[in-house]
Amino acid sequence: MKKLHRKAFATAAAVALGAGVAGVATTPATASATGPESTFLVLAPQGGTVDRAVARVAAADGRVLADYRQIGVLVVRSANPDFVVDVAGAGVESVASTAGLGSVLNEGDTVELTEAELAEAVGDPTGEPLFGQQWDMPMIDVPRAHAVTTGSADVVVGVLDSGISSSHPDLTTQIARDQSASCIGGVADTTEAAWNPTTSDHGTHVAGTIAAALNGVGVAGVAPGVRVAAVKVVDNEGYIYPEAAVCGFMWAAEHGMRLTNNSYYIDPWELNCRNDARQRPVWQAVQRAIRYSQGKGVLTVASAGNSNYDLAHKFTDSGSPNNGTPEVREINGACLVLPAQAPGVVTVAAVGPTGQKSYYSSYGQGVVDVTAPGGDSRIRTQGRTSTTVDAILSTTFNTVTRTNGWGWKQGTSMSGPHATGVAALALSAHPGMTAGQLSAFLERTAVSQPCPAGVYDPVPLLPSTADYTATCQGGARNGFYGAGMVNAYNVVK
Ligand SMILES: [Ca+2]
Repeated sequence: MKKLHRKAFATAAAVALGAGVAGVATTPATASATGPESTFLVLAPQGGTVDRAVARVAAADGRVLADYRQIGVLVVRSANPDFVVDVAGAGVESVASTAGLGSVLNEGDTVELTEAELAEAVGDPTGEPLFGQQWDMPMIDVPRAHAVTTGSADVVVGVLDSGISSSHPDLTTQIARDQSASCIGGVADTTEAAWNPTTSDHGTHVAGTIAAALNGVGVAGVAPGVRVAAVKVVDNEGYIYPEAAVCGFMWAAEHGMRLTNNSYYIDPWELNCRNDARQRPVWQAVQRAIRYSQGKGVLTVASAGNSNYDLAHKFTDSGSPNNGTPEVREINGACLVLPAQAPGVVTVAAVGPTGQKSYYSSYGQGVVDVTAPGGDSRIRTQGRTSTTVDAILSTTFNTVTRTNGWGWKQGTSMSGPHATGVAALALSAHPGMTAGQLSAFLERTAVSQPCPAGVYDPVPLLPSTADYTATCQGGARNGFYGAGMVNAYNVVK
């Protein structure tokens, strides 16, 4: 039912800097050389002024689209093929084109409810008609938590994702419209159409898990009393570019959000980040933005990823580059998965309905902080057939028919929002917590789960060459489950 393997960088890598060369050849000698416009991140020295960088951008035929001077980062467009060279100098610490550096959203497929099931989704005014199919909610003690609180409307969660359907009957009352924006291109656009979904309903599904309404329709979210803000960072081709992620973190920080959910990653592993001078400033900019948002009291929750990787250890990446012969490269500690491995970020692994690690969930001692339900459509059948109902049921938006609905998805993209929802309940009950205190509280209240003994092989009969074996390391806190399963009741009782 899904494509849980991480996709390699697709065709965006072909949009290279050299594309401007043809433009140079046909440009009259009197004008400055121009080519197709590209987006650049220009970094001023940290803590310094951006004024000199702004001046250098103008002199190098660049145009500042967004000025994040709080973190010394400018988002710039320029058609000057020599922009990187021309802008360099005093006041500019580093510069990089972000062309080709978009990561593909690992979306997974949606299995929508049937017509008959949909009819039942609106049939019960006294309760959430689909709640009985939400096995994930009792697993983290949501019913007991809701007897205490469903969350405070003062808590706004930024959903950095592919947008949220603002017409969805289970979400329309839950969206903080005045705090929602699209960050595609690195510049915030607050029009409602801009932050609604276009080609992906991933963000709509994530938002429903966090805060779908208690309204007698469809499903319930973990924290239906809080509000979600759409912060769209996934473009129509399914890419998350660094400038969009920087914009998203800054938007959340400057618009009163206390939490962001990040069910994606800006993944440098498809390239060799250790030796890639162009990539380094991009990751620096993203990390500056995350750090800044933390300083503003925003807790960042991120998914661990769906590649069954041990994030705590070196491994080789045989998938890149995608435009030539694959090479095997050693990945080292200089390469971080962002945002999951940035300091202060709560990183969430996934379990299925048995409570065991989902076959796809990445893991790693010291990297995974907590776990939560993300679904596992194969474990109970040992891979022989897929069981949709072992995935996560939430709100959906059919991007072809442009209609709202409910359906199943699985992935750490689905486990992350459970942890975010629990964090939102915790903040509702304890509004004075800092981001660091909240992170520690989430871990302290999680229910510890031991490592399985030996080599974990969740799907030995899977008719595939894929290897889903994994080895869990650690004790009460370990690489598969971190501090344990998040618990909604423990944070509000
Ligand atoms: Ca509902």
